[in-house]
Parts: sequence; C-alpha cells; structure tokens
Amino acid sequence: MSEMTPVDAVIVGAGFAGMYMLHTLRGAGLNAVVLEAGDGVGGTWYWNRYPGARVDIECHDYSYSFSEDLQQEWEWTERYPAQPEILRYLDHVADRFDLRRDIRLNTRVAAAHYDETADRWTVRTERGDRYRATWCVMATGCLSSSQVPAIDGLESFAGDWHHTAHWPAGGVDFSGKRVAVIGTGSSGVQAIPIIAEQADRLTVFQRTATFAVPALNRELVPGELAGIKERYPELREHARYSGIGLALARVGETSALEVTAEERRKVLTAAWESGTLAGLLLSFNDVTTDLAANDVVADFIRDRIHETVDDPETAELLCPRDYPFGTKRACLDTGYYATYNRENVHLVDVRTNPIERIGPGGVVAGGTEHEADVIVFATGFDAMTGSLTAIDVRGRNGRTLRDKWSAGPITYLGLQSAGFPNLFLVAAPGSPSVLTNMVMSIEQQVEWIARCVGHARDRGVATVEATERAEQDWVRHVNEVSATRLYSAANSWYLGANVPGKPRVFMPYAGGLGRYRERCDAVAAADYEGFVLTAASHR
Ligand code: N01
Repeated sequence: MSEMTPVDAVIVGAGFAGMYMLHTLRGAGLNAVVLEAGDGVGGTWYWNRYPGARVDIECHDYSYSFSEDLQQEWEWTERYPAQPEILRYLDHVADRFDLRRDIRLNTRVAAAHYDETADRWTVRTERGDRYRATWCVMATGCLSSSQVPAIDGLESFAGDWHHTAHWPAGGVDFSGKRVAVIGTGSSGVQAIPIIAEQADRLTVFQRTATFAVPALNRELVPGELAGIKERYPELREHARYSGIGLALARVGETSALEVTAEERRKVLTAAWESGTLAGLLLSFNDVTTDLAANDVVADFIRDRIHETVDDPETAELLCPRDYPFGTKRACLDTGYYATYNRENVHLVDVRTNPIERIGPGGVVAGGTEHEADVIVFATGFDAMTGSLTAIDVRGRNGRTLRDKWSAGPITYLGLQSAGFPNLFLVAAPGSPSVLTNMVMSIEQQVEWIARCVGHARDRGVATVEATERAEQDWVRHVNEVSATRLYSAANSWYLGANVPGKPRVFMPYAGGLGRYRERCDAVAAADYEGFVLTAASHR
C-alpha cells in the first residue's frame, strides 16, 4: 500500500472550476492538491479538440471575473473563441496564479472514501496514490463522461473512429475520406461543416433535429474589447445577478402572443441577427414557459432553415418538430444548415432508418450500408452525474453516491449531498450551471465553498454536512421551478433522457443564477442553514 499524502483539501479536476477552487482555497490558507486525469489543465477545453470546437457564450462573459488584472490583461481575438484559444487562456491562468505546483496531471481519481472515525476523506487514484484530506471538492465537470452508443459491430469496423470529447491532440485528417458523423447536438453541429469541407463524402446520422441560430462569429475589432474592459465592473455585476449570467442579455418585456405579427417579426429578426443563443430565448418574456409563445420562435427558426437549405425534404428533416425551442440546448450555427447544400453531404434520419449495426465497411441503417473510412461519434455525455458516479464515492456507513442517487441525484443547493460530510460539488445537479454562463456559475459556487471552508476553520468546525431535510426541500424546489418551464417536453440530457436506463429527473436548477446566488448567500448568512456544522471538540 502506498503512503498517504496528507493535505487540507483534494480537488478533483483542473478545468475552470478546479483551478479556481485551488486558487481560492490557497487564499483561505489551505494546502490543496488538484488531481487531473488529463495530461494538461483545461478540463472540457483540454478534451474537446474536435474540428470547429468553440464556445457559444461571448468571450467577455466566458472568462474569469475574479481577477481584475487577469481580465484587463488577457486579449481575446474572436467574439466566440475556438478551443485552442480557450485552452491557451486556461494555461495562462495556471501559470499566472502559479497553480501548476499543486496540480497532479495524468492522475485519474478512482475512489473517495469518508473515514467517520477521523473526519477525513481518503482519495485514491487509479495509480494507487492516496491522499488524506479534510475537504474534498468534486470539480469533475457536467459534460465529461462521454458516451459511445452500444451499436453492434463497432469492434469490426475497419477504419478509425473517434468521440468528439476524446479527440486526438494531433487532429484527424479527413481529406479523401468517407466520413460518418453520428449525432447532431452542439458538438456535431460545430464539427459537421468543417469535416464536410475536408472529406470526400460525409454522411450525417440524425436522431433529433437541432435548433441553431447564427453565431456571426468574427474577429474582434480594435478597441472593442477595450470598451468592454472599461465597463467590466458594471457588466460583471449585472451578469452575477442576472438569470443566465450574461452581461448584456436582457429579457423581453412582452409576451410573444400579445404583439402584432409585424412587431414579432421585428423582435425575432433583431434577436436572430444578434448572433447569440440568449437573443431568441429571451426575446419575449414567455418563450421558456408558454408552448404557444415558444412555437412563435420555433416557427421563425424553422422558416430560416427552409430558406437556407435548398432541398425541401432535407430542410424539413432538419426542422425540429417534436420539442420546444430551448428545452434541449440550442446551438450556434456557423454554416451548419448550409452544409446540407453541399453535394458531398448526405443526411440520414435514424428515426425512419435506424442504425442496425456497424460493419467493417461502414454504418448500416435502414437496410443500407453507408460506407465510411472514419466514424465520428458526436453522441454526447452521461451529463451532470456521470463523472461523479464514475468515482467510487463513499460517505457515512460506506454508502455510495451511486447508490444514493440510483433514482436520481439528490443535493442541497447542488453543493452537497447528505451523508457525505465535507464533500463539495461544483456545477452538480441542483445547481444553475448548465443553464447559465458556466464560468460565472462556477465562480459563484467556488467562492461560496471557499467561504464556507474558511468559516469552518475559523470556528473550529470539523464537519459541514447538508441535512436530509434541506436537500429534500431543495430537490422539491428544483422540480417545482422546472415544472414552470417547458423542459419536460424534450428528451434532453438535462433529464438524463439520452442515457439508456438513467432515471428521468430534471437535474439543473432553472431558477436563474441571480436567485440562486441570493439563496446561497442567505443560507451562509443564517449560519449555514440546512447544513450541520460540527465542532472539532465534540470527539
Ligand atoms: O452532445 P448532445 P454534444 N444514435 O447530447 C445523438 C455542450 N457543448 O456533445 O438528441 C443516434 O447534445 C443525440 O440524439 P438525441 C452543450 O451544453 C457546448 O453535442 O439524443 N444518435 C444528439 O443528436 C451541449 O448541449 C458546445 O436524440 C445518437 C447527439 O448524439 C453539450 O455540451 C459545444 C445516439 C448528442 O448531442 C453536449 O453536446 C459542444 C444514438 N445511439 C458541446 N446517441 C459549445 O459551447 C446519441 N445520439 C458550442
């Protein structure tokens, strides 16, 4: 058995969340270590190197706000930076704040067990290294546990295959190749136009059509970012208390159903031309809550798809008809729909032509073999819970998180689960995370956790643990809020519907970042209401 390394805190994951957690815990005087599976920092932006990968939140929002110097000195080049630029930013952050000396790369965590007799977590890596810590923070990411569907015959495929979230660092050369892409979510929508340009022939297998709005990505013009930087104090403050954590987004004041057809068109055209996801989602005040209002927006997008795609049958296949706009994560489009006008691109609807198997020569769907040299799985993730339940997490009485969450995840504020003292979660089920600007949500949670841990240390508190009562109330609240939106009308990863056998539970908190922040602050101000704080001296 290897030696145990004692630390105050173990943080799992070196993405946006884990790196900032390390910085804040150091600031609170703790000795912390980050364990990271990849051989570099960056989390999502380390793994997702597929062609076309770029953020869908504007750079002035999708960046840390905690350091004025950092946000003033970093120069973004594009409105929606691509993966290499974001990874450079995160590498810069790791260096600038001297984080690397406490980050262990190539270190995947296998288990985290709570020792009740000592109030300590033992965290074991796949290599067998062990760390003993008072605090453990899971910064494992919402979209880290990738999914390759179980399709018969994949092992017989004679070519190469890749999942978008495990893209080879050296890239993939598609020139002269026949390529099959399975999946048309955000990753597929970004990769497909670029693969289509390189490949000899591209066959796209679509199970669910996707709503996408134009990205209108471009290089930033001189002075543009400087103007934002000057206004950062005001913009960031607005974002912190807004619903989705964005500086410039504003919710429309009227219902889509109460304005004239001309006014609707004017508002929707302006939103479309804003090149943002929030534009259409917030264009009227009832797009996310009223099906008829939502349909107004959905119809507008479907009309744009028909305008863009030459072949009416293909256009119709690309039109989402079976779920409301925004109930599955919408995408930003950089040439996605227009790609289907290319002669070398072919769309297969797997609802009418189900994928039967993969053979040595390609993908067989609806009785036809679609020849392929390369298969790209853009098939998503076991979202929000997958990266947590992949670790053997055991709390009081040896109970596993997997077992506790077998009927769906249960958390208090998305920050803790009862029975797992001193184990904090970032961007977990019950948090606003994926429905908001992730970076701003992460900062809020990380700062809250660091304050809580600092408070515990100052007061001689050994354990902080959510009560069952508090988490039941929170889960009920999360469900009540999501029931006021249209989310349950879609088979989305928000509900776990993309993973066969996963309980259908709406996971994120849909009440908005601002409201959530106020709630967390109120809990802290009320001496961490809903948590039990146990003094070290009780033993
Ligand atoms: O994954 P997805 P993703 N046979 O789950 C299909 C973020 N993100 O990697 O919809 C055939 O959205 C599946 O079909 P269906 C963003 O939050 C952001 O694209 O389940 N098809 C779907 O079409 C996003 O939401 C950015 O019916 C199968 C696709 O595969 C999240 O990550 C970029 C199938 C999976 O789509 C996940 O996005 C990328 C099967 N057996 C990702 N199984 C940006 O910032 C699955 N599918 C821009």
